[in-house]
Amino acid sequence: MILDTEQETLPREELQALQVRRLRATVERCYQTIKYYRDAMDELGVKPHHLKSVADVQLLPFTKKENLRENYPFGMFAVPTDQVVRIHASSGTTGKPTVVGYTRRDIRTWARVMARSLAAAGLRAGDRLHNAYGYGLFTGGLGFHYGAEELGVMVTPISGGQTQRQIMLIQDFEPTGLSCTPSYALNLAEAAADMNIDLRKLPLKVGVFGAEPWTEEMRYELESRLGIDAVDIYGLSEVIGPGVATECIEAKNGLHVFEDHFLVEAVDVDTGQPIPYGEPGEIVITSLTKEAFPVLRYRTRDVSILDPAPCRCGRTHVRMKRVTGRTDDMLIIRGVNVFPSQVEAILMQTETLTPFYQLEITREGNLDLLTVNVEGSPPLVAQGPVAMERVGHKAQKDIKDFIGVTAQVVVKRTGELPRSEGKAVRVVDHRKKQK
Ligand code: DLL
Repeated sequence: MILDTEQETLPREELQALQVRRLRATVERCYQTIKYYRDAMDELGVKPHHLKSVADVQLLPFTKKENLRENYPFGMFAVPTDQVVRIHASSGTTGKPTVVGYTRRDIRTWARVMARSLAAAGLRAGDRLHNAYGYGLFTGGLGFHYGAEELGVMVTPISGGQTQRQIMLIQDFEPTGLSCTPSYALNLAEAAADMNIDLRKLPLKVGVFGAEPWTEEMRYELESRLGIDAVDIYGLSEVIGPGVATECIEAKNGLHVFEDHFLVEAVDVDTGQPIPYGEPGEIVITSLTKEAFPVLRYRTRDVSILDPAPCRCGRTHVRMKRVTGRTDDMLIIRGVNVFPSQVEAILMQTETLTPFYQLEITREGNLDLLTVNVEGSPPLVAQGPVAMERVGHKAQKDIKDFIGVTAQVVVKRTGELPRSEGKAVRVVDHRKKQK
């Protein structure tokens, strides 16, 4: 279902005309109200009236995470704080978080793009959503919550954790939709199986999963364990939260970026130069309608490919391929670049291994060592250590053959690795501590 039919199916020319109008207004506001943007534009000699086409976005300065941090907490707001009705913050691993703000209209815009996302995923008014994204400073919980209400969906604001209780409520409330990170969905599936509850027999029909990288193999796993369609949703707090881009259930092949609200580019990670459609680049986003916290050319550090091909769902909005990971999550092991999600894809092709895995990096002398810890399936574990080791060696060879990286694969017993309640911790890096 296309919720905002007119906006989501605009012919490209009309869409671009709308984008230019909104872009100019956004840039004007940024220039007038946010010192960072005025200074950065003055330095490049760019004025708001220079923006005459969508491509002119390239005249604008980039915005990076550190620019937001330097203006902590409210220095990037374009409105006085008495017009801000909500803040969220992204959890910085070190130091201060990045704070983002919303006016009442921003909250409505966000609810609307989230309602669109849920509709694209196949949910309708009258459906029920079990929302296990975290509520709080993280945008996941409240983002889905407002979107579900906007669509007319009954939402259970369960947040993360208390997994067995969640299973009980899924049985009792009979939700048709599940929203959480893919790693938590897996956790729920495992807990249900342990409780002898077959989620496939319940009315659950769709999962809207995002906030962390996941693979086609994981989609297959979740769809078969839960008896659902699993749909990918993307977003980031700096831009709005979830609801920047979502897959449609018709194609499940790339995420439509809601381009009437977000102008998307792909650029070369090192040079910042534009990357043509169809080739991988860093996703850069300019908000077109936000009031409190507009962003110009925000460098997401997420790598993807933009695909303008028409989609069978009828939307004209460009699709981005699933995000394989953030540039800063990319590991460089003895000169080979590797994303944890690439390792996930390989592990999951081995039937006797489970999707519960974690990567560990250590240093021996000058050499980085990558250890892939993964739990074996119960039948494999029952066969004992020799069989487990054999499967580990095979996976090790596959990783070397397909990714080119040397890793040691250690097959663990069930329950030995931590279970995720939100964004999974895929990499434990011991190198810093060892120094
Ligand atoms: O994770 C917003 C969100 C909540 C998206 C719920 C989807 C569902 P942040 O905490 O600011 O916001 O983290 C944003 O998470 O830059 C990506 O690196 C990663 N990410 C988000 N969605 C996906 C996805 C939320 N579908 C960062 N696939 C982004 C891969 C994703 N990575």
